[in-house]
Amino acid sequence: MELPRRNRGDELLKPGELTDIRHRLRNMAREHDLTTVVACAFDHRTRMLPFIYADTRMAPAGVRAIGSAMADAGFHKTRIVLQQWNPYFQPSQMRLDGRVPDLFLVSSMQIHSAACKAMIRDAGRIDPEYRPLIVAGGPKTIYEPWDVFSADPRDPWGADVAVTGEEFVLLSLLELLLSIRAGNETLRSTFIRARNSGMLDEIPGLVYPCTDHQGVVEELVDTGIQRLLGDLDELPHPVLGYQLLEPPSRRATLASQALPADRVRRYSPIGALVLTFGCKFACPYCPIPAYNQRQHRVKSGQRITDEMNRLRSQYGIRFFFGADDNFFNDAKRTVDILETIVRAKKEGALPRYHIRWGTEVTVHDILQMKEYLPLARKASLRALWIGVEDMTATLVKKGQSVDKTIEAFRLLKEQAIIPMPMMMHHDSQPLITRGPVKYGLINQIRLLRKAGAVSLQVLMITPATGSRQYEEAFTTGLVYESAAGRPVETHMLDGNYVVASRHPRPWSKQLNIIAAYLYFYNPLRFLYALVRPKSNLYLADSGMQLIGMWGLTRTIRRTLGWALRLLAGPITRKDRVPASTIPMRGPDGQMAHHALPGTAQINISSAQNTQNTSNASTIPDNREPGNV
Ligand code: B12
Ligand code: SF4
Repeated sequence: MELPRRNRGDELLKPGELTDIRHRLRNMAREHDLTTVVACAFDHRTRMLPFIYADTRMAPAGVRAIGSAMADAGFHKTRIVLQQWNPYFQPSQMRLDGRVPDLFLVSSMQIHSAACKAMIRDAGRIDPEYRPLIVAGGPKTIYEPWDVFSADPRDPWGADVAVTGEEFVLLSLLELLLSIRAGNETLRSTFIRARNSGMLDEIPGLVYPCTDHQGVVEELVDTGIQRLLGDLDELPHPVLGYQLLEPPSRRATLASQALPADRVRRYSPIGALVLTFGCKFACPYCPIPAYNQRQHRVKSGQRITDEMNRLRSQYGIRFFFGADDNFFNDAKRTVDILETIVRAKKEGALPRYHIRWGTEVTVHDILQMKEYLPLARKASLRALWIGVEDMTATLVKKGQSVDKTIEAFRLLKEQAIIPMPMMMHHDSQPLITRGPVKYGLINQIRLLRKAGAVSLQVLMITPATGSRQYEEAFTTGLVYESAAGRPVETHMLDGNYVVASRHPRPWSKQLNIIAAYLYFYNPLRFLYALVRPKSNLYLADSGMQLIGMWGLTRTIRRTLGWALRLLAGPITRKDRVPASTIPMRGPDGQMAHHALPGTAQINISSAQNTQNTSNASTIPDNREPGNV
């Protein structure tokens, strides 16, 4: 199920709303000496192709954005811990400024949920007198907020609140809490007061638990879909977040100081930067357009130039990756950004030779933008990751075909911009086909390589939370529960494992992915790439071959066993969507916006009655402060 859309015209925050709350919080911050730890969950079992290297050498933009928002609001005692770099970090042992932090913020993708839950559970072991307010957020929580709360009465762990939105939602929560915080009261205790008096219901983008006297969650209240920031120039500057990174270590505790500025580049040579959000296409397996409420949100060229320049001068970062869904989505806005960057280079506001960047686009939009590709090159764009999926458009049609893809690659090569194809393997695609139709996976990879591809991404199509096809994949029995006794775990939902298929020999699909990578990344191609590289960027081709071969050994090690299990069987399948087993409702007793069909039900009419007869709140009587 896609996230529901807010009423037309009410999808976005009013211009200036984020800027205003940032100012208001800065005034409040002086009276509240808060310490905050922001942790990025990372499951190291996901380390393999095609993301090896980028997964750990690019400090993620999400936690940095949250850290930047805290520092910008005046809460400088904030530390960002990446489990990528600090695999043994234990929240129960964290101390910042000599004390247990006031706030513990956890961010996670769906595939890192196991690591996320382990951190929340561990933070819950802190003595309740000092326990921080635990807030979960990020791509996992946006779609499945209920999953950070335990549904097991014998094991009541969980976050205090899940944020299903972005910076504005967190800052609104913080503003509310600080406005009612009494003296040195812990932030968590303030939170419980706010929650119990129904004050949280005014902030769309939260899901909070109502608990019984033992702390067992009885129901979840979902305050609805967030309003999105339209003008991304209002965001706090990313330069702030980089000052807050925990130095990599194998310790469970935190260092006394954050990573010094002159060591940031060593660990994060690539800077992930938000440039735009949103995409005009509507691929049925993709949650992005609905998450963005069909809006396209952008930063100005001037702001992007400033961000690149400051990140380069303060941390030495020279390579940037745009966290775009489809950077060429809107030709006019894209051209504006590119022209501003080129102008800045001419005027000296951005160094001419020391910045390189890449981002994600579609074949269709490359062709639409073909006359502007020279401009893109001048603006230091050097690589484009392209959602080719399946060149014959059998899987999904978004304006691509074999000829159009090859044409797009040719145009990019002409401008010395490296095309990086992203493909999706699916049940009906064979490994190799003979004849004129280039339907086979290897046939297509061969064409792409010839056309100049320097890297390759092949993922098996896997149902994504928040996409249109998600529920149907479960209710029609497409999704596996287990193979040969091994359950499908969340870290296996990254597209590298065949976990949703109707193919009679799913093990062959798993082997196809390995074969495709072996075909693309191998010692012969590496040697050839040294002599006749596909890219005119110095050593980029051979470098990618080396990274590819390294990643491939990990892919084989991790997924070959799964192929054998698929072969051995039996394969069991899911028949229900993984919805919340805890009842969920909106503040007014209506259906919760983030509940999937199959979510445990509450008595909606009784909740409505409570709402109708009381102007205080809809919270049941059994909720008492401190009972979380
Ligand atoms: C860049 C990127 C990558 C990079 C990440 C590199 C890095 N270290 O940063 C690479 C290429 C490695 C990558 C890989 C994968 N990715 Co990716 N990626 C992205 C992309 C395009 C941008 C991420 C980003 O920087 N966004 C900008 C930041 C600012 O947004 P954000 O992280 O969502 O954070 C905001 C909010 O979520 C919230 N927030 C975040 N954390 C917290 C915490 C708290 C406490 C609070 C209150 C709020 C909050 O506030 C933030 C600021 O607005 C997103 C799509 C997108 N546009 O976001 C997909 C995305 C994150 N990727 C996704 C996926 C699925 C993957 C892969 C599994 C591959 C795949 N099958 O597609 C792999 C996983 C690899 C791994 N081992 O981790 C999904 C995640 C889906 C999910 N529900 O978890 C996304 C959302 C795309 C999608 N399909 O919708 N990815
Ligand atoms: S083109 Fe890419 S971002 Fe856009 S809807 Fe399709 S898969 Fe999602």
